Amino acid sequence: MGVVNVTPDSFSDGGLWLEPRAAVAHGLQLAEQGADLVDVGGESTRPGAQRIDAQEELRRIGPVITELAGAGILVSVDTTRAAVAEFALGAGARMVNDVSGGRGDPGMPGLIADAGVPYTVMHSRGPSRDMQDRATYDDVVREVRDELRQRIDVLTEAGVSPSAIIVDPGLGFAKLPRHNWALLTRLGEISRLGAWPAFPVLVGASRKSFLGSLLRDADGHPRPAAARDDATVAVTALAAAAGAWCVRVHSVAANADAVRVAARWGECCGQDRAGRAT
Ligand code: PMM
Repeated sequence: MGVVNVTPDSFSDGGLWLEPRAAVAHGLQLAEQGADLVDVGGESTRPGAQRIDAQEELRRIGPVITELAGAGILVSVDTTRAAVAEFALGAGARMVNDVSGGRGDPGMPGLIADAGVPYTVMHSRGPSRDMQDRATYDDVVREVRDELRQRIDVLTEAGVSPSAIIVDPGLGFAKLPRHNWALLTRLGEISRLGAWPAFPVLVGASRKSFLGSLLRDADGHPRPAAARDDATVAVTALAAAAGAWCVRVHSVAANADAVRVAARWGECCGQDRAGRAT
C-alpha cells in the first residue's frame, strides 16, 4: 500500500502532494512501482496534529481519488469521518482505512456495513492531539488485542462482515518505541482475536519516529524521517515473513521487492534440504 498524504503537515511528506496534480502523479507512480493499493488521506494524524473540518478534508482528497480510481488504481481512503468515507467511496475508492478504528465517528460502522467494503480497523487511543499521553500499558500486546476486539464487536454488531475487517496495531499511535517493537515482533497474536478466524494484518511502520530513535547518530540525534526508508524496508521484509497482509509505505519500489523476497522465503520454508517441496 503506497501512501499519498494530501496534507501540508504530515510528518514525513507534508506539503509535497498538496496540489491535486502532484498527488495524482505521485499515486500513479506508486502503483507503477508495485503498490497494489494507494491510500489517500487529507488529514494529518501526526502526534499533536490539530483537526481540519470535513469540507477541507474533502476538498483535498476528492479530485485525487476521482482521478486515481478513474485510472484503475485500487484506492483506499484514510479518514475517520463517515461522511468523508461515503464521499470517497462514491468517487471510486474501494476501501476505508480508519486510524480511529470507528471511534472517531459513530456513523462509521453503519456506513461500512451498508457499503460492504474492506475496512482497516487501526488501534489507537483517542485524538492525535494528545494520544502520546495515553501510551501507558502493562502488556501492550494484550491490551491492543483487547481494545481491537472491542472495536470488532461494535463493528460486527452494526452489521459489518468479519470478512471485511483488516486489523492494524497502530504503530506510533499512543505507543512508545518499545510498544511498537513488542507489537511488531508478536504480529501473529494481533491477527487472532477471540473466536474470529484470523484477520489480515496491516502494518504502518514507514519512516516512523521509532525507527529514527533506533538509528540515532553518535550525538544522539534521531535519524530524520527522509532517511528512514532502508530501515522501513527491513521492517517490511520481517513483517511480511511474519505473515503481515499489507504494509503501508511512502516509498514503494524497495518495499515491493522486500515483500517478494519474503513471499519466496515463506515458500522455501516448506522445502527439504534439496529444495523439494515437503
Ligand atoms: N499511519 C499513519 C496514517 N495512517 N493508517 C494505518 N492503517 N496504519 C498506520 O500506521 C497509519 C495510517 C501516519 O503516517 P503518515 O502520516 O506518514 O501517513
